[in-house]
Amino acid sequence: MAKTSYLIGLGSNRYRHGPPRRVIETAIDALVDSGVDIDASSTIRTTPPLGPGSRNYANAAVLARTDLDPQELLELVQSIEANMGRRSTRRWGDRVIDIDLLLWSSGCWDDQTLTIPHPELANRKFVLEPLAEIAPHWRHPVLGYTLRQLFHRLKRNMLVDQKPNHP
Ligand code: A4P
Ligand code: MG
Repeated sequence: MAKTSYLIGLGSNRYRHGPPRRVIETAIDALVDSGVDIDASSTIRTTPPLGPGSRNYANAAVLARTDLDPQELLELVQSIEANMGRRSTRRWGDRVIDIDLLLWSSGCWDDQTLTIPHPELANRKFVLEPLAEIAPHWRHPVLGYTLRQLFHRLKRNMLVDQKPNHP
């Protein structure tokens, strides 16, 4: 398979050999060590927890290039999560590292274990802000808005359930 691009989200709210922002840097290094090219990395931001988490998160996103297909990349990021000490916890619980495949340059993917675009992407500031920083013109293949537009709409609490009119 030829190289394709992915936007990948990273989140951490637990210490593991360092504070959450160091955990994010370690996860990005692990992607690189596994042969994934990183074309852009966002700022690492401190964000308040959505859901029952007890501590602030560090969140970031990267623009990655690889010849892995989405299922193969999911296996890779899950092995990185496991190597970094992530244990299965309750949904949305505190976690050492969470790596989500948010968007893929070839459009949509949907099977039992993987859905791209990530279904909650457009509702989460901690996801959209880093995405808009590194790939503002990337267009969501279902919603039809660019990531910059989605981020501005979320900030203004505008609905995104309709495609914009564009050629
Ligand atoms: N899966 C399906 N689609 C995807 C995808 N696009 N990328 C499946 C990655 N995985 C995907 O994921 C559960 C299963 O989802 C995987 O086995 C995979 O087959 P998980 O990461 O083990 O579970 P989770 O993360 O606990 O659940 P979920 O629903 O993915 O949670 P989220 O959406 O990741 O949210 N607050 C702040 N401020 N920052 C955060 O980063 N994160 C969460 C977790 C909650 N609150 C947060 C943050
Ligand atoms: Mg997840």
